[in-house]
Amino acid sequence: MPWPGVVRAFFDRLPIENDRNVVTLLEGNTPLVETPAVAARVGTGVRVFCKLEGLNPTGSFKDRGMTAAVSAAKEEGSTAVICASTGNTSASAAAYAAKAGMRCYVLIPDGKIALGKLSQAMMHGATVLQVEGNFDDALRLVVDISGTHPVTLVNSVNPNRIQGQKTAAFEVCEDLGRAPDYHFLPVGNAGNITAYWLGYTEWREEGRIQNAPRMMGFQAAGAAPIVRGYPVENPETIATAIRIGCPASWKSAEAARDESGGTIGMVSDDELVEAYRYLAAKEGIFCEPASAAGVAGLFKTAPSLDWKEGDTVVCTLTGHGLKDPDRAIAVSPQPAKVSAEMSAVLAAMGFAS
Ligand code: AN7
Repeated sequence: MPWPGVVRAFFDRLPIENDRNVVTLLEGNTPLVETPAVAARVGTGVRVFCKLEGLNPTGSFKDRGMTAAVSAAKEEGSTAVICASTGNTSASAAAYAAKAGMRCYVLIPDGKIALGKLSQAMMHGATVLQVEGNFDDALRLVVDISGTHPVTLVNSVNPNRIQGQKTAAFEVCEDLGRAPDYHFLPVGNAGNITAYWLGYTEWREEGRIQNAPRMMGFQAAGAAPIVRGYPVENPETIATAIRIGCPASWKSAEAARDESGGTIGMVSDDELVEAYRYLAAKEGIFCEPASAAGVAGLFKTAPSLDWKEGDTVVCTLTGHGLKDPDRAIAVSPQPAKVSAEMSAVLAAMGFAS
């Protein structure tokens, strides 16, 4: 049977009543790729897999939650959705709203979103408002607006988003035949770590897996409120996706950390960029900068973790590298300019005689 998208694949576990209301772009079923060059930096006998969420229809993990949230909105008879976003949520909301024939309003932080994401929201016909402020300001506004106007909020404070996103944990367990021992991922608004933990605990309670992984979430050091223990007024990081100073799912992220015996840590922009480039150069995997936070966190904490032979690690790579080509170009050696002559090209290739 062809893959039906996450709502239909896990229909009995998601809050959609009627199949007729499902709004899907056939998201989910993303590859879990073994990454030996990452594992080589971790420890002997440890296997590392990356879940490539950038291969979802709009290029990020947000599509899992968005199919659930927009389907539920349709079921309620809603005709418009709204979100605040650092980029990926807006791209996904705009696409699913377009598919559903709904209006979409997105509030994004002025200037600080990757161009690929902005282009998506614009192309899908959303009303895009650049707020003179950051994500946290935008989120406050959309929560208020959705409380008083006929628009459905599709940020992850909408529980249907978390429900949809938990399906990634189910897929990981199905692919591995068990749960991993550690799960590393970036943390921004903290919905995804909350959702994975919900998925793992659901399946553990049903006896489908015996153990749940330690949840290892990583924030950018300039936007690490959970690590620091207080909201960050002016979050800053090159990983614009996780430039968030007051995460909505703060408490549930801490619960995921504590119940799983995991950690929420932070990585510097330099550590994040190093992991971003390493994945691209050594594994052939191009993720967006924020996505590399989990792998950067793995590299950073690996020496201090108590590894056992056969330990299995999953890292979620949350978004595709093509979302933010400007950053990729900025951190890479620039192409050499050569004249259109064989000798010049060969010389530049290192084949000079
Ligand atoms: C690539 O799009 O918050 O901790 O508004 O785009 O669940 O928030 C994006 C977040 C990680 C953090 N990686 O996930 C938004 C937004 C990427 C992201 C995160 C985001 P959460």
